[in-house]
Amino acid sequence: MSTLMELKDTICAISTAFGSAGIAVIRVSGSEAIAVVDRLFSGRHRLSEVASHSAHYGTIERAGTTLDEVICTVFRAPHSFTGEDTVEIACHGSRFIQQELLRWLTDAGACLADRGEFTKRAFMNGRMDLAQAESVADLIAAESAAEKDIALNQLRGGISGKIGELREQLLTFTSLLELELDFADHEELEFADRTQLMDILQKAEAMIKSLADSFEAGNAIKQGVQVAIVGAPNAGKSTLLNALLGDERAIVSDIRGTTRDTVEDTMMLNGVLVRLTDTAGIQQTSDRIEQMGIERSLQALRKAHIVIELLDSTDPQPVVDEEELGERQVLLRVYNKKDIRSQKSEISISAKNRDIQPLLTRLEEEVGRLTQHSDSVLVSNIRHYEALSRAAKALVSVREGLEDGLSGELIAMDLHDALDALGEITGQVSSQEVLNTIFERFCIGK
Ligand SMILES: Nc1nc2c(ncn2[C@@H]2O[C@H](COP(=O)(O)OP(=O)(O)O)[C@@H](O)[C@H]2O)c(=O)[nH]1
Ligand SMILES: [Mg+2]
Repeated sequence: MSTLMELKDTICAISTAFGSAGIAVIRVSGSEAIAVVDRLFSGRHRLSEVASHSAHYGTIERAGTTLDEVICTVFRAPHSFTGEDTVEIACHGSRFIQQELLRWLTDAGACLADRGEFTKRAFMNGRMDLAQAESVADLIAAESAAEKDIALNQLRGGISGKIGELREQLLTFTSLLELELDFADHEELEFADRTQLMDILQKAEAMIKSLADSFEAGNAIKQGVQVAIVGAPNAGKSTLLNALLGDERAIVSDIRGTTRDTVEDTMMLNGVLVRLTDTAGIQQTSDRIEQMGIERSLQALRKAHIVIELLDSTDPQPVVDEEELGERQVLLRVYNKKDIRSQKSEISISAKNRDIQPLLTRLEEEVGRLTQHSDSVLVSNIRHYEALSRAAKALVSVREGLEDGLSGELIAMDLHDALDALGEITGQVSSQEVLNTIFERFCIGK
């Protein structure tokens, strides 16, 4: 009976990517992990007898059949990723061997792991807080150096440390206030000196604001900086896209209206992912298809962080009305075809000759500006951003309450709202529903 219960908590999954490869790693975790693998493993020692963090060569065998030669690495609780006994089996990366090994492991008593279950267990067992667990998924999904840096910082407790600091300040505040409540009969007693409270509050508000502000940069890094290339037909937009990519991605021709739909691709600029969109030339037209293409150009324009308006130096025809841009959108007016005619402009290029350094320099500056923030911790997770916003709102109520001389009890309620919101980020306050949505984003085997 108890064995059955225990077996149920031992999980296994392929942790390496789907498909065939040189090797694959199958992870087994849970109180029976070592015993389960020992049922199949034949080597110099039984795994139950080996030291933690040691690797062992042997074969996987069952009823006289050998499946593969493997290396098993043993991690004993609590010193493993999940905090439980864990065995990582490195086998040959044939799809057949991987699937068969998984089947043999489940026959031997392990269950197939759910998405993110290893990381969920790491969280449940106190190996990491929720923000750190989320950073594991971000780290796996990271496509650029900057994105990787944010995730790694978060995994190492960057945001958790900040939230901890904030909660501590607010707890000091709360205890000062509650001390006062205990002596409510003695109105003349004011333990919590109001200026001191205001001081703590202002510090907390400033910290939250700085974190929340960093979301813009963090989000741009995570989603990629959006750059739209717009302009009149034949300005050389597609040529520029190709020059930026160092590739022949979009069709170039001197026939007006060659680009009918938006063309997207990505490039890296100083470790930041940049999403480039080449668009259909904007002009008055009665052609229905062309109109639809132009509508897409305008959409790309609206969602861009940076708009490159490309002008033909021999015949500049502006299409962007600066007034209509969002206040945070950056407009770069770029004159092309300087090989034919040079314009006295800061950014003058020849896309055709791939002479685009002045534009690259400006792009790097702007991408840098969009993705940098004075805070050492960047918030890139919308869930964290929303919780911070809620905490900020609650703190405004606290401050207003203090200013209006509201009763300590009411102020304490707002304080607890702020503390709860912050606790949701690190998982001190969490619901099953929230946990499920977070761990569903993971892949199996992590
Ligand atoms: N001389 C010159 N021609 C260019 C330059 N860039 C693009 N073109 C030419 O302009 C025409 C239109 O280019 P294309 O990239 O298709 O323009 P789009 O309609 O804005 O996408 C093509 O014949 C290109 O070869 C340039 O820097 N110098
Ligand atoms: Mg084009």
